[in-house]
Amino acid sequence: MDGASGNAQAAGGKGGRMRQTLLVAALAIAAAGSGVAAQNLPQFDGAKALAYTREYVDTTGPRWIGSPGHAKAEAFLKEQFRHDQLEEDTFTTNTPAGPMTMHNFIVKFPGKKDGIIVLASHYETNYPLRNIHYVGANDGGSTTGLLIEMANDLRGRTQDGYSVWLLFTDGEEAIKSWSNTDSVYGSRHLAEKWQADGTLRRIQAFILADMLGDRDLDIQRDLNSTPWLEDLIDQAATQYGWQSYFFQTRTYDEDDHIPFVRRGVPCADLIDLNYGYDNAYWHTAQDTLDKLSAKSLTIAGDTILETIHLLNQR
Ligand code: 1BN
Ligand code: ZN
Repeated sequence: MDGASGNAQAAGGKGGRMRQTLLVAALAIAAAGSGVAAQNLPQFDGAKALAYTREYVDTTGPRWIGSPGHAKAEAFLKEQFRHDQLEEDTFTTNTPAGPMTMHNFIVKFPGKKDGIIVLASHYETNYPLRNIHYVGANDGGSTTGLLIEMANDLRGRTQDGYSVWLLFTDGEEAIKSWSNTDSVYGSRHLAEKWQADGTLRRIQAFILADMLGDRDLDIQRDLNSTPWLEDLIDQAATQYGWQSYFFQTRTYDEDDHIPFVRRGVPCADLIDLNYGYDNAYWHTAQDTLDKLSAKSLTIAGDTILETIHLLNQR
C-alpha cells in the first residue's frame, strides 16, 4: 500500500501536504482557465454546422418538391444518417399544383427517460421560386446543417434523459400561396400520424428551428408557441450570455409547429424573420451562404443543447 494514502500520519506529513497543495492548485487553474466551460454548459460547434450547411446547399441547390435538387437532398440526409436510427415518412397529398409525394425524415436517439424531445427543421425550398435559382441557404439550409451537427452531439450513447428525435420536414413552404391548407404539409401529416399511433402524447417538447444562420441573429418570441418552453429557452440562452439574441421582439408564427400546438404539444418556434434590412433576403435569390455565420449557429446550437438539459431536469 502507498504510505502517503495508507496511514494518517504519512498523509498529514510533508509528501501528503505537497500532493494536496498540487491538487488544489490544479483545480484552481482548471476552474479559472475554462470560463464558460467551468459551468459545464454544452458547447455546440457552429463552424461545423455551417460547413454542413455549405455542403448541403452546394450539393442540392434549389430543392423544390419534385426537382432533381430535392432528390439530392433526400439522398444527402440518408447518407448523413446511414448508421443511425433513420425513418423515412413518405406520403402523397393534394396541393394547388396537383398531387405531390413528400418525404419527412426522423432520426431517433433513444434516451433512458420515457418521453421524446423533437428538434425540427424543414429541408426543402419553395416551389413558387423554382425559376429564380433560389437555394434557401438560411431558410431551410442553415437549420438542416444545425441538426446534422446536433447529431454529432447525440450519437454513440444512450441519452441520459428523454429520447431526442431530429425531424427534417418536407413541404413546409406553400406550393402556391400560404394558407392553412397550403403550407406545413409534412408536419400536418406527421402530427396526425403521431396522434393516431400514440407518439404524440410522449412528446415533452417540440422545438422548431429555421433561419438561424443569419449573421445578424435576432430570434423573435413567437406568441403562438408555449410560454413556459420559450422561458426555458431564454433561461438556457442567458446561461451563456446569449440572451440579447433572443426574444427582443414578438411575432405570431405560422409554421411547422402549429399542427403540434393545436394538438396540445409544448412547442417553441425559433426563427429569425428579420433577414437583411427589412427582411429583404427572405424568399429571394439573395438567400445565399455569404449571409450566414458560424457564431449564429453556435448561439442557436448551444441554447438548444442546454434547453434539452433543462428539460431533462424538470
Ligand atoms: C418560415 C420560413 N416560413 C416560411 N419560410 C413560415 C413563416 C412565415 C413562419 C411567417 C413565421 C412567420
Ligand atoms: Zn421560407
